[in-house]
Amino acid sequence: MKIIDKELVFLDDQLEGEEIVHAERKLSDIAGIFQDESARASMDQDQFAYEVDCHFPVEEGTLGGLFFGITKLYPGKVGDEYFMTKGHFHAESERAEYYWGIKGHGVLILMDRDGNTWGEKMYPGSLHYIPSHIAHRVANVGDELLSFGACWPSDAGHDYETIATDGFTARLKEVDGVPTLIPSK
Ligand code: PAN
Ligand code: ZN
Repeated sequence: MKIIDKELVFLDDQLEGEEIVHAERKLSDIAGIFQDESARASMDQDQFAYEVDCHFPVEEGTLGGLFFGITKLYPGKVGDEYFMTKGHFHAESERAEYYWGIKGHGVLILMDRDGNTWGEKMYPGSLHYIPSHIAHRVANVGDELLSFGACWPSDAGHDYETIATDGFTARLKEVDGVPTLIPSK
């Protein structure tokens, strides 16, 4: 009857342990997601947009498991549009997810399959239930790093293609200093 220390630690916005997988998204990795693509292309392509640390205790696609991730989204704008994650539907569309705010201020942008888009404010302690069939992306509306947690089923998968092709029906832009959802053209 042993008690073991798995040395898997989640403290503040740091996720540490041997099995943690780190991913980086630089401006070069998120071509095409902003309305003003020429503005993005003219920026430093090695600038970080966001980083993700994940714990994948089972193989991707496994039914019955969970994945856990921390995303760190840097502050910045491309034109008047805030830095944001690529955004996706889950490939297995009938899969929900929790997000929660840890550091900084942002907006969780959500869109249903009919193209209705809305937002939820993210801040330290905010909790967000993302129902199944809902595309999700996060924008950093502050001047500081935005960190948030996520937990989702290990068989959810990611459909980035639909968003890469069709986008969200609204974009989060700064208008007179205020984050505002503007219908996409
Ligand atoms: C999150 C996201 C993470 C990065 O873990 O994958 O925030 O955003 P993109 O995947 O849209 O680039 C999640 O929603 N997992 O399902
Ligand atoms: Zn997701």
